[in-house]
Amino acid sequence: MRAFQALVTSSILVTRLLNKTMKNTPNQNSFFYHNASITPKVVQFIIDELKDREKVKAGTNRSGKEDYHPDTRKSDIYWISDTGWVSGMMSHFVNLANTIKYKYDIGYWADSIQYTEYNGDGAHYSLHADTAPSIRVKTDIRKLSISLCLSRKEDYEGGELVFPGEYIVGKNSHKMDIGDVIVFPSDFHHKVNPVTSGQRIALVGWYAGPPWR
Ligand SMILES: O=C(O)CCC(=O)C(=O)O
Repeated sequence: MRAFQALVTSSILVTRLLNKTMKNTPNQNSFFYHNASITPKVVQFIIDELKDREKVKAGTNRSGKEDYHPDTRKSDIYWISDTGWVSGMMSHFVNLANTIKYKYDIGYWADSIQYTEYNGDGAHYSLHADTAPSIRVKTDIRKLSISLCLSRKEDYEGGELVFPGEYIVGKNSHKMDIGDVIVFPSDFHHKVNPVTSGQRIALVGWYAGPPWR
């Protein structure tokens, strides 16, 4: 009898475990947040590499034309290769989030990685979603976005990454610290609050896969 009960209990546990790992839509309306994913030393190395590169004003698309609209988006950006070691390290966090949480059909960076500086003076990014076709394979789409913070939270005022959607479960405003990573579905609306002083730097990327079915 005991052996039978043990068998029933273990089969229930196995079923629960399988349901948990195989379900295709667990916690889709929340984020994958990883504190201090990379160390300040690695962050400093990346910043030292990139700080003197010439940045451009980040653009937004209005009526089919990409231009600088500081009322919508105010930041300076530099594009880094999606095949180098920084993008490789970031892929790790996207894949980890995808394995643990999202389980999307994704496979590669949709675009280069964006090094973004919010240099005080109200630098921000107003509410938007990241959904767009992949520039690598035009029939694919962006599915998961990642932001990796390269600044200490004491070094900037404002600059929270906010997800105001009513569908969001859990904390929806994130004051990110150095090395923190957040991965979220690219169709989530989000914004970066104005950085009123100091500097907030983030690495941002988008992972792509075939269109939803
Ligand atoms: O700076 C961030 O953390 C996110 C920026 C962002 O939303 C974007 O570039 O699409």
